[in-house]
Amino acid sequence: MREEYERQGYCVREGFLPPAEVAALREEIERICEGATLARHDAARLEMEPDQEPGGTKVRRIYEPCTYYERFRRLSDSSRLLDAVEELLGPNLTFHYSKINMKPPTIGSVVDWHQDLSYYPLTNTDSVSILFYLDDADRANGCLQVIPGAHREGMLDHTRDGWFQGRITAPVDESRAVPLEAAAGSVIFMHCTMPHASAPNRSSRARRTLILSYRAADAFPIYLGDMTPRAEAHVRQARGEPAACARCSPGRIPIPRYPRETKSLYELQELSRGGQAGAR
Ligand SMILES: O=C(O)CCC(=O)C(=O)O
Repeated sequence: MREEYERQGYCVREGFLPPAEVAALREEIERICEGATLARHDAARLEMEPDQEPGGTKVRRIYEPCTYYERFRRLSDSSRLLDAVEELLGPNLTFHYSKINMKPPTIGSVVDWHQDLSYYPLTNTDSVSILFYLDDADRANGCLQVIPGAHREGMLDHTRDGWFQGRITAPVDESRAVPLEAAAGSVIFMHCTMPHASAPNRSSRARRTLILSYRAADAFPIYLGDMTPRAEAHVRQARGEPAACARCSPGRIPIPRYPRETKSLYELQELSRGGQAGAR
């Protein structure tokens, strides 16, 4: 698994979650989203799809499920998952963040090309994003797309006029992109410098994806002022020992100059597409 991850920048494991676990996670999601509408919802826990009627019930993201909901927390602490992360990053692991991208039918928002490390620079690149498909995912409902091997090509420009846009502003060679189609219960382990994206969900099927991120305990955040405590709010030691030293990768790690506080990647990328992510 480690060889594949290092060579391609990702690896997919089908059937990682048994069907009963997928069903239980989906049930929990339904409970969390119950009663939420665009006009009336708990904005500290949920982000709604903006392009719907005020009474519309389509949720775009659930924030930090592994902090707020026991079933997700248990998955993030499970030995099976941590054993896999340990194989990729070594024995000392920090849990970083979690989210659920809901990609609801007919409306689910686009995710533009980006590299996760651009959002939260670290002293080294031993950070993995783990995506669990909770529905069957294919091209029609906006499965994840990656560019195999591109994690070894360094960080691409995510700025315009010096401001962080939350998406790659350099040309992306989409002819190299591979759609990661897989059944519900599959998991993708993806390197933090892998460029990735997903299309809007134009199908009649949901594409819910739970995303967790871990890093080596000696990958420390590079200080970004107010952004740092926010990016680190859900961090905890997941396995092994805390680091006595920070480990620094050679090379350059770009520092994002955020134009303003935004709720999520979706909102920042929307501002960017509208040409508005360039001023305070
Ligand atoms: O949900 C997706 O398709 C990708 C999500 C993603 O890249 C992110 O939320 O950072």
